[in-house]
Amino acid sequence: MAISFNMPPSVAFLAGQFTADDIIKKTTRCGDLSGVFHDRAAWQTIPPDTPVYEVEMLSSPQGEGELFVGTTHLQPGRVGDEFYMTRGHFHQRREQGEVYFGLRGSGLLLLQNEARKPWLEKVFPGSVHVIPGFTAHRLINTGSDVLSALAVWPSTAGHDYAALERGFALRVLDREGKIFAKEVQNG
Ligand code: M6P
Ligand code: ZN
Repeated sequence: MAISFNMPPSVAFLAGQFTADDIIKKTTRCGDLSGVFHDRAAWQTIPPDTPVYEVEMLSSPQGEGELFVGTTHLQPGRVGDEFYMTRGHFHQRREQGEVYFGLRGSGLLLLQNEARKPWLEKVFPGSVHVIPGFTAHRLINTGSDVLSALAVWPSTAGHDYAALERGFALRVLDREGKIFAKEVQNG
């Protein structure tokens, strides 16, 4: 039998870009993030079509035991004094975790359990983040370059955004050039 040496998809680790036959891309724009940033007036001054982050994903089989692989590219920027961030989510299948790998740029991973206890991990090229089950997660770009992070998660995990209607219990703000994390009651 002739054994073939198959070419798998690849990722350029410095930029987080995939090379593969089938890549799915989704851009999230400022206008899509209504209610996410605390300064609504500042959010309204930004053109709604301004890209905030792009996710590129490999097209993978779906089902129990299958994995999704994707890279999030989060632009640098602020809405008022708050750094650009992803919407953030719990998994619909709460028990399912995820792994993020920092590829470029610098920022924070905001994590929060179901009791609303938040914590932060620094994201940098080479950082590895094991996100446990039952834990919401959001990327925040505190740097001046694009923040890219590779993610691997179960294809059955799903996204539960509604459970974060009150928002996360921490906001990460730019206070005169310093990164400042502030605890809040209602996001
Ligand atoms: C990562 C993964 C995806 C997620 C994306 C954007 O690539 O965690 O599952 O969709 O980030 O994050 P969000 O869904 O919170 O906008
Ligand atoms: Zn997730």
